[in-house]
Amino acid sequence: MKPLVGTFGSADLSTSSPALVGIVMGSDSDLPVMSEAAKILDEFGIANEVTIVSAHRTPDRLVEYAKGAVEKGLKVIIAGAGGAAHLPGMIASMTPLPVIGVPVKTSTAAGIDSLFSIAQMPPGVPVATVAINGAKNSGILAAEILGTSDEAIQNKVSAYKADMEKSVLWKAAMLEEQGFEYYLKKNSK
Ligand code: RP5
Repeated sequence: MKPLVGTFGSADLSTSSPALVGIVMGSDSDLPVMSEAAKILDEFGIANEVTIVSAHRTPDRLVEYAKGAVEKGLKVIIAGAGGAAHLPGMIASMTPLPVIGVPVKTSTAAGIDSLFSIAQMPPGVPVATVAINGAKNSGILAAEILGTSDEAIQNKVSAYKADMEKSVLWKAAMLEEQGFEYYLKKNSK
């Protein structure tokens, strides 16, 4: 696995704007899933940073990251982890920022363990939990949160959704016109 710095995320490429979204994960083995969050944020032009913070293997770093997030200028934190996935909840316990949790799929329990660990937070400490491996949605949700106070970002999210609608309507029209057999043959990968 290559070093992470500069691999993903617009804010760690020594470019201009400071990160608004922090993307953290428990292990570099989560990166193939979690990179989807960085990719969609990059598409929206939202500065983000990507790193590893393990709740169990680097607990001091976890505290430092969560407690320093506001001062650093972050507005939303996306945290992904698998198994006994304590990272998002522990970060949420130490910051007033919204935390979005991504349950990463595990080989032993298919990510159900991650999902329950992240979603079942006690009252007072919310974590907005997306689907198992739903890192792309975590990025979109972060953009939507930022969009409530930034019209330019909100417009980008609206445009993204309009494009999605257009693409589905086009597919529906093609399917209706061509019939399912031809459509399947033409679009089989
Ligand atoms: C969790 O344990 C990580 O988030 C990862 O999903 C899982 C396995 O980690 P590795 O053993 O692959 O480093 O903390």
